[in-house]
Amino acid sequence: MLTAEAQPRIDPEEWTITVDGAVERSRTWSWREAHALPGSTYHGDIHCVTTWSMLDTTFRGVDVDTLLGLVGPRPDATHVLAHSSTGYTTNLPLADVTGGRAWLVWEYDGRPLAAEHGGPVRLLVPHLYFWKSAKWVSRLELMTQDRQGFWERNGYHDRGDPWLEQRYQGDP
Ligand SMILES: Nc1nc2c(c(=O)[nH]1)N[C@H]1C(S)=C(S)[C@@H](COP(=O)(O)O)O[C@H]1N2
Ligand SMILES: [Mo]
Repeated sequence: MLTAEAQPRIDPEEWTITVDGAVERSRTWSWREAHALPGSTYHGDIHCVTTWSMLDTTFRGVDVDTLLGLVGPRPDATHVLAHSSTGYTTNLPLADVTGGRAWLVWEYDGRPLAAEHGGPVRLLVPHLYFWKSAKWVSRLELMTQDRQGFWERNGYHDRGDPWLEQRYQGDP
């Protein structure tokens, strides 16, 4: 439970998500437009790097595949940098946010996602350590090579698979 910046207050009416970079056509969705997309639910566990886990969580939102299907990743796209409106960033292999394994979520256990936990909307990538799940997400930037985000520049792993215990740069 580590937050690098002060908690912002983001009015859902003001919130937007942009998917751009190495894509055929960049797009921005408003709160209303994002909710009009086919919804998707994640049910399962999440893992923090400091060893705590949260079991049996339910998050609701839209899966990243749906957004990517509408922007069309370019063939040379390999990585994603997730940006928060606060300036927080985290990098991920594109393969880790496709295949039904990553979501933008606005509901947690049936309630609107609390601002403290990244509301109105955060990224959720439950199969990787939780620092990859950017709170207050505002942009997914597709990239043709890896570029480190906030914690990664400060020593955290570029991928962060909890089963491989990829906590720090240099871990397998
Ligand atoms: N914007 C932003 N997102 C972030 C972070 C952060 O500092 N800023 N911390 C990450 C880390 S290290 C963790 S463990 C989780 C914490 O999420 P929680 O506050 O909902 O428990 O958010 C991740 N997403
Ligand atoms: Mo964390």
